[in-house]
Amino acid sequence: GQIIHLADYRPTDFVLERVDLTFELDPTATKIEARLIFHRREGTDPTAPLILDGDELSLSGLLIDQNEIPAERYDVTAEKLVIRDLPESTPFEVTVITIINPEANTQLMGLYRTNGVYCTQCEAEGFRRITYFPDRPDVLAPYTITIIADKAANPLLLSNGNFLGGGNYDEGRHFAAWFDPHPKPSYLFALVAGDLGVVEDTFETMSGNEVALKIYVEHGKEPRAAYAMDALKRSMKWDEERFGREYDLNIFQIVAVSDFNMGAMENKGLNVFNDKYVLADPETATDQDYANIEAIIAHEYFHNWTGNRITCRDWFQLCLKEGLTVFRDHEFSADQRSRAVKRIAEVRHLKAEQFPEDAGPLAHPVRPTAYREINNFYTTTVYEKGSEVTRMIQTVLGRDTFKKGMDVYFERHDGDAATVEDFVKCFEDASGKDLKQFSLWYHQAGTPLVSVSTAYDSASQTFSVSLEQTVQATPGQPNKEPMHIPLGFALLLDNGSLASASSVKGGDVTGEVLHLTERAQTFTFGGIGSRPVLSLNRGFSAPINLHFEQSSTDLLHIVRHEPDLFARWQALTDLALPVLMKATRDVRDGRQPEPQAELIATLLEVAADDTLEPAFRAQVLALPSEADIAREFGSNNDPDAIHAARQGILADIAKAGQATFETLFTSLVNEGDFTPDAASAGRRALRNAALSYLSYLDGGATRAAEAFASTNNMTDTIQALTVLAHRFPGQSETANALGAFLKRFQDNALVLDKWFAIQATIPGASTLARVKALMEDPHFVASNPNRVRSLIGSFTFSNPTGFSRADGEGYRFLAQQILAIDPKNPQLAARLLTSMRSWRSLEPSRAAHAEAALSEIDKALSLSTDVRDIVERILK
Ligand code: HT7
Ligand code: ZN
Repeated sequence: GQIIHLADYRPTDFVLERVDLTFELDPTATKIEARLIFHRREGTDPTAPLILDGDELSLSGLLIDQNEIPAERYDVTAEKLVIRDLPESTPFEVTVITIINPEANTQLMGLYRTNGVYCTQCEAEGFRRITYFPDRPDVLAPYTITIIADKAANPLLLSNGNFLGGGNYDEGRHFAAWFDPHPKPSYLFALVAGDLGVVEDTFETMSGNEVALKIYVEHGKEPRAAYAMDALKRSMKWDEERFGREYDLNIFQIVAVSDFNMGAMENKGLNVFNDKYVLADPETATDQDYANIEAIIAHEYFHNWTGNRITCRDWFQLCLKEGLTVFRDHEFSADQRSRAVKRIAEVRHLKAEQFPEDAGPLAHPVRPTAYREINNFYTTTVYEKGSEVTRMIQTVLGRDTFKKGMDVYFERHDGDAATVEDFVKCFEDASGKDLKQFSLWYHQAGTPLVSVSTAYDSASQTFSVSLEQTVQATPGQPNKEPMHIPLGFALLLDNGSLASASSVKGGDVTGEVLHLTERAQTFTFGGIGSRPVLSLNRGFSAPINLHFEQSSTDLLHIVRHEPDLFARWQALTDLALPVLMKATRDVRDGRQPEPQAELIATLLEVAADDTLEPAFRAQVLALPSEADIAREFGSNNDPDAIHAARQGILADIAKAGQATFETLFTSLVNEGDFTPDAASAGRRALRNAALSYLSYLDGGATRAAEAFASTNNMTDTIQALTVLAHRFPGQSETANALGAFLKRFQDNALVLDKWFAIQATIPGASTLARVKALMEDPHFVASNPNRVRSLIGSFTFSNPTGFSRADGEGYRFLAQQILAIDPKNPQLAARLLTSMRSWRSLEPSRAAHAEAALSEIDKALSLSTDVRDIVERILK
């Protein structure tokens, strides 16, 4: 594939007025008649041909204004249809007939079959696998859809918009017609047909319209869609209250399917979901599953305004809908749950996923300027960093002005295919502020590093904060400009209160935010009576790395006195990371790691503090992960040393905290029936953290086995099973528990995904053999993305000692899997391959093995564009 550049953008020569599609569904030969009404755009070349995109298509018929078109007026390949000699000024109708094979579609893009259900996925460029079309997001039109299919096999015929009507057709077939009045790009088209069960409800919008809500799942699974329905209604209400956004059709439908490349898709009025993010009940779903369902239902619903009513001009603008919509779903979840705990989870995820992307060969700006394969740009940078950039706009402008800017955006761009520049302009206009420097967040890749030093002068009663920012070079961007970095801060006094300065010099400080805009800048606060402790980047106001050698006394002060819980968690992380790194160095150099009394005492103090919410305490007890430690080192990583060092510290904490953990484990039992609310989930999280620590003490396996045998919900079951498998992989208790779990849930593929993932993440070199054996298990279906991600993805992304085993076998295994998956599902293969993105930060011997495995992939002759793009960038 060639490289597409943002700079080459130009509008189409033809304007699409209307789309009328008729599908005659057949598993192997579906006929699509597309009637497209175009007119030539004013001011364009009157001889320009109409160019339509295709992908693996063959043309079965072509008409202009209902007349067959002579062969000399068009050229056609599987990828393009070019029609010449079209009218200069009058609208004309092009009829395109194609026949496609949904059953043979293993890429899961375009029209495919999953468990006997017809389903589509058109973002980003899947529509061109259905018919020849101007398949780009700036071509918007209203759609009329007619679906004809065998009635017995497909009682359900769904598409976007409002239902027009239906009836019986010939030969046992029936039809349904749908009309979506809201002009939309082709990537938001959807069709679903099959035999599914439904859960129904209604929602009354703020102006009194009744909306029918329907969630379709496999027959028999209807009760498991109740939580998703509840989350949908809460999302609809929240978007009205927070952003004034109302739903705009008389029906909103969600379909859960079991073969899906991503989480879900926001097709207008007809969202299609990976069933993993719809189905939940206490017996089969963990608290994390419930939280994910709530977040993703909200995310897709919120796209109705941020993505659908206002869409993207081109795919370079992807963050315009994704970053903004992630920000909206984060805010929703924060309002539904504990804001501080939600923020901790977000930052953990950002640092674990986005920071490594930004620090490695796949780094790219939130708004990229070139791509070879758009599917590879649905990244954590576009989504999560994009969300953080939106959050920073709110931090810079303040919540009220941010809301005004959003109002301007909705008002000004409703119905548009917009750009990031359009979006930023709305906030400039609403605030009167120039956001030019701020916009570098969209354009400069890399995580800024801010170095901090402080000084207190008692004579002048001033406290100064000196800051210096750098952004490392990233692919294609050797030199960076200084950015506008909004840093939330507080000056904490001895008694735990906040100091307020009488004056500030050296830069802009608004409320509790310090605006770093220069490469180096010193802020001096006046009227400060005693030396304060600086709490910086509160709430993770900016997605940066801080280099701040704060004393452990100061960090402990923050841990005990910061009113902001997130900042307390951050200070605890800052205390723990150097300890874990020092222990890693000791292990590596053959020294005995030193005891860490201060850290351990602090953690146990927090663990036992009943005034703090349990979910927060559980986050603290989780400690930085092995990946966090590796990222902090940045280079020459030995995953075995990191693992051993961290395990040593966990065991020390367990020993010192036995009494605390015993108490937590016995006292935190939720009374009554299971409820998935955040407070109950928090208690489960803390109790399970205690169980995990207790596993380092005598009788750990027995206790975990007892816990496993006595749970009444999936969260506790999974936690107990994880403790058994990860801590006691070879013991009979583990084999028994894994066997019992399999027997009990053998008919539930989504639950078995957890069984695969737990085993794939057992630390140590021998897990590779286990993974290979599990691939032969009859429950492992290699064509299903959820199964592949659970077994192979968990191994490569989340098992550093297993995947990065010293002999390189893990990497060779991944290379084989990539080459096997790529011909069937390139998107899945490419995403799996990104687990190699940090290979250069490994110690030299492992890095050499990784490079060799990558070269094996690179050498293959017939790679997809998806995998070719990733492997070449990773190796560069
Ligand atoms: N907007 C959706 C992206 C998506 C997707 C992209 C490429 C291939 C398959 C896909 N399925 C869904 C999901 C979202 O961000 O809401
Ligand atoms: Zn999205």
